[in-house]
Amino acid sequence: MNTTPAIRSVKARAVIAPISRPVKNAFGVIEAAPLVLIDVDTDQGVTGRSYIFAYARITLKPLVHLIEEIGRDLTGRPVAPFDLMALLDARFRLLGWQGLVGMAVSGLDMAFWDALGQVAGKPVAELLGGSVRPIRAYDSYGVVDPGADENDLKRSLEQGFRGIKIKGGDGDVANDERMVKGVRKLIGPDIALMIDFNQSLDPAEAISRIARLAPYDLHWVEEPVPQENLQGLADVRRECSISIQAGENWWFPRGFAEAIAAGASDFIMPDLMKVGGVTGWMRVAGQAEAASIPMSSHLFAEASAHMLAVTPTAHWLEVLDLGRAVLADPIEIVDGAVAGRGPGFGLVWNEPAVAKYSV
Ligand code: SMN
Ligand code: MG
Repeated sequence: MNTTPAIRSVKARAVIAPISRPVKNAFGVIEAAPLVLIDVDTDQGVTGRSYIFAYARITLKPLVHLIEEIGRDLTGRPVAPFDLMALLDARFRLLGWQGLVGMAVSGLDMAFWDALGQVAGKPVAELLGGSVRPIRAYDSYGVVDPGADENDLKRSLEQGFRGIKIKGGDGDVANDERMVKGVRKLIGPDIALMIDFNQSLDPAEAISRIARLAPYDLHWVEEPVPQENLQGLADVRRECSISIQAGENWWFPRGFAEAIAAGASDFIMPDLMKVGGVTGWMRVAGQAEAASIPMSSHLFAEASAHMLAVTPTAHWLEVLDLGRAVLADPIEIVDGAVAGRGPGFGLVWNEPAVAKYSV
């Protein structure tokens, strides 16, 4: 019988990984992905792996340091994610864990579960009592130009994607409308179309913009207003005919409890790196089931495909492939869906690429 592995050491490495297309958004353009790759070495010969997205180059080194320092503190402890989360909650209670600490803890939690999966020889979805299955995915774009990006959009449809997300808010409403109208025409009436404002509007502006976009049958409007303005989100939701989506910037299960209590959103989409990893995700999945809220993922398609397989109200998997350049076995889109790989999360580094993109 397998015994619980113990943590031997934790290593974190920073890379800037190229991505297949830039992600233009209301606040700028993401040209490449600053990632921190985490390796948790255990006493049973397996290494738990995960990666997190630092958003900016400037946060890479602090995250590497934090992850390795927290890891040093945990050396010798059993890989028991529930217990480790309680321990870290206590350790960071006075500091609070919104921000880099929460990202580090979430990344470590994902690597712990990956290690457990490897020890058991099972995908994480199975470890959690479910099974690996294809999860319906949407292809996630930045701001698009329906003319210049026509070939990319057609390729998404050829890959079988049944949903496309684009970003708005980098110009005025006429700009958004031109883009939405052009994309809708290109993809036809049967593909779900979502628009993401990345928190760039105030509630009054959001309400009037969403009304202008209503004729184009949007599946959801994402983060129309700043994520902490739960009341504003609830107001927009009440005034608009289109479903509201949010959650990528809510922290840990408590953040979701507050948002759900405020009636902030029709749909939720936790980010594994901000929700507390696998451990945090499962607690939010319970909240979503209890409140009958459809739940999607944010980034991290490799791990999220496992998580949505054990989420009672699973909705859509986001494909915005940040990890591809540094993974030996990146995700595969089959008929517009992605299935989790095992054992663990099936993450294997492409070491020559990691060396090439390391910073
Ligand atoms: C997003 C966030 C961070 C990086 C890329 C894209 C976006 C999304 O908000 O929903 O994918
Ligand atoms: Mg978003």
